[in-house]
Amino acid sequence: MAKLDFDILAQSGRARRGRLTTRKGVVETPTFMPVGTVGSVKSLTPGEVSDLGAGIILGNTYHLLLRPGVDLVAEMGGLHRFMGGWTGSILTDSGGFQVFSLASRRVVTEEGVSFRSHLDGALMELTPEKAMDAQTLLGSDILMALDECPPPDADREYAEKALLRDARWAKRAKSALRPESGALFGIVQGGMYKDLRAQSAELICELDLPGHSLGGLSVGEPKETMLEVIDATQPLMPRKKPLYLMGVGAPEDLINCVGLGVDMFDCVLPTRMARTGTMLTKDGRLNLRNARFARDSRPIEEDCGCPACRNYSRAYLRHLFAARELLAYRLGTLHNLYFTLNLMARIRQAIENDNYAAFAREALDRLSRGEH
Ligand code: PRF
Ligand code: ZN
Repeated sequence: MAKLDFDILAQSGRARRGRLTTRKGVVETPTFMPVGTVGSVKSLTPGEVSDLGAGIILGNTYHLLLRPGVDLVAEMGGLHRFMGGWTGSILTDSGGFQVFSLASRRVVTEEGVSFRSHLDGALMELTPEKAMDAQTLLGSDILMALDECPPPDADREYAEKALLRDARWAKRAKSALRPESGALFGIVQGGMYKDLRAQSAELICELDLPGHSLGGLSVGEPKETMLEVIDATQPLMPRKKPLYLMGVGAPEDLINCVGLGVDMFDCVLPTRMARTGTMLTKDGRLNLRNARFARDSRPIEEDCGCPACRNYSRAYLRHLFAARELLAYRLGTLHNLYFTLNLMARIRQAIENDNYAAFAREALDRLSRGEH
């Protein structure tokens, strides 16, 4: 078997219903990947994440490289086993984005990027080859090429220089794969400039990798700009390969971007928001810390099948958040991930029914009305 297979089962407009087969199993697309940055989806066990319906999670090379170290993870049998037995697939980010958002004293050269760890200031270096070795040691099923994600206000010259270097780095990443490596995705950059996106897409697609990512989006630009860049770039990508939009996962963004042909997503939004008491629902966001829920005996969402909604009232959850009880973070995370994964299941069904445009219109309308 190839390292990755992708079959398109149905289409509704530009939205695609697919099936991704990694060496660990099958992932139904469009899919959302919960973020397990340091080898844990915060507050949940792998069994719980799997029961919520996730087939693939995301891990971060940058964090695992700094702590506990990728050699240690490899010695312990790879990330799937080290995590206590995650039986699904793992996609790892290359570390490029995290170096640019977390590390200090970054120096980018043709060779790679050197930086200081945000944990202890240790001097580190990532090259395209090192990023591949690290992800291979982790046992990643889908690897990302090392890239540089320019800031949203990057000028043309900066964005072009970065995308050209990214393309050379992606080629080096491909050459650095080993027989035991998973499947490599190339990342399209180019800032908010559509012609630079087209240039990046051409250079990355030339490498004939099994899948592609759109990077450098949702980095602070207006929503409209993000959607316009995706709208212009997606048609330039090979139709038979999976397309992954990195770092996007708000409900309305998932609905809009599936409509533009995106197959895979990851984002800390559902899990991070859960820890501040913000619950995602079909009717928009609801903050459990709000005083109006003090005596509310209803669940977060009436028709939700998650462990939080099946057993607990808004009043109790509000109390847990007010008291900063650890259970609050767990139950909030269970709900938000269940909601997001269930939204993806509803999206897949709508594509199968060839009813995506109407589904999207209704779902977006209900989200924005925010009636609780
Ligand atoms: N590159 C990589 N990871 C990422 C991004 C990127 O541009 C983004 C941007 N939204 C999130 N994660 N390697
Ligand atoms: Zn729920």
